[in-house]
Amino acid sequence: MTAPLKFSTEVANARKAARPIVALESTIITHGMPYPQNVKTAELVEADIRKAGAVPATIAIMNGHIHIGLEPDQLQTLAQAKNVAKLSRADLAFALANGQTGASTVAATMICAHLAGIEVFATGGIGGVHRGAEHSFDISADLEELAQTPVSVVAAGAKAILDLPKTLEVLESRGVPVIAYGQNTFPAFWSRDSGLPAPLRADSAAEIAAAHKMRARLGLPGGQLIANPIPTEAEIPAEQLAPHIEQALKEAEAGGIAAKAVTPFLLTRIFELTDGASLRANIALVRNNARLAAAIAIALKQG
Ligand code: PSU
Ligand code: MN
Repeated sequence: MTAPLKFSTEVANARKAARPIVALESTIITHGMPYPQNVKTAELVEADIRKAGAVPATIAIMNGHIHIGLEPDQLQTLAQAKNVAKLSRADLAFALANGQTGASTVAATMICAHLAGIEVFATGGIGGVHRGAEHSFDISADLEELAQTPVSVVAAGAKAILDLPKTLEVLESRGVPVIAYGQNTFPAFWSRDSGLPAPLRADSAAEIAAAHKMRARLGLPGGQLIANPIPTEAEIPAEQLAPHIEQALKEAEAGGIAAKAVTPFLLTRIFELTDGASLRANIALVRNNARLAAAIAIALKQG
C-alpha cells in the first residue's frame, strides 16, 4: 500500500526527466488570498518557477487523492471553491481515507512533497507561535513538521501577527536550521527586518543546497527554513502595519476565533484593513520565494 498520489502531466514528465521540481502549497490559495488574486498569483508563481528553469508542483487534496501538480482547470476550481477544508498533519489521512477535498498547509504540503520525492517548497509565510501562546497553546503544526520532514521551505519569515521571538525559540529547540538569505536578521514577512538576529545566513542557493544534503548525510530528520526577505520595493514599513495587526488580533479575541480559523481570520482582516496593500506585498514576496526555491532545486540537482 502506497500513498494515494496523482501527478499532473507536467510533473509526471519532470519526474521522468529528473528535472528540478518546486512544491507549492494550496492553503495560501484557498485561505490566504481572495479570488481572483489567489488564482492569478498561483499562475504567476508557477510561471516564475518555469522561467527560472524548474517545474512547479502545486499540491492539494482532491477527492481522496494527493495531487502533485494541478492541471489549469483544477487550479481554477480550487481557487473558486467555498468552504474548502484546511488540512494539516492532523487531518490529512482522515480526509484522504474519506474521499475529501482540501487545501494543504505548509505542514501537509511538506508531507506530500516528501512522499513525492520533492525536496524544495516555496510559500509566503509559515505558521508559528501565536501571540499569547502561553495561554492558548496555539503553535502551528508547521514548526513540528520542519523538525520531522526533510524539505527545505522558502518563506519570507513569519508574520508579525505571530510571536516571532517565541517562533524562533521553538525552531531552535526542535533543531530546525533557520537560514536568512542575504542578510543577518530574520525577515518579518511584509517587512525585510524583524530586528531579530537570524541563527544562520546564506548568500547563495548553492550554500542552502549543500546544507540540505549534509543534513541527509548526517541522518538528521527534518528540513530547513529559508527566510528570504521581501524585495525592498514591495516592503511595507512595520510601523504602518502595527495598528492593523493590533486591531485584527483584538477582533479575533473578541470574536472567540480559535484553532485553524485564527490564521485565515487575521490574514483576511489585515487585507481589508490595509485596503489590499498587504496583498500586493504578499504576491511580491511569494514570487520572490519561488525564484529562490527554483535556484535551490536546481543547485540540488547539480551538486
Ligand atoms: N501564514 C501566511 N500565509 C498563509 C498561511 C500562514 O502568511 O497562507 C497558511 C499556511 O498554509 C500555513 C497555515 O501553513 O496558514 C498555518 O496555519 P496554522 O497557523 O493554523 O497552523
Ligand atoms: Mn494554530
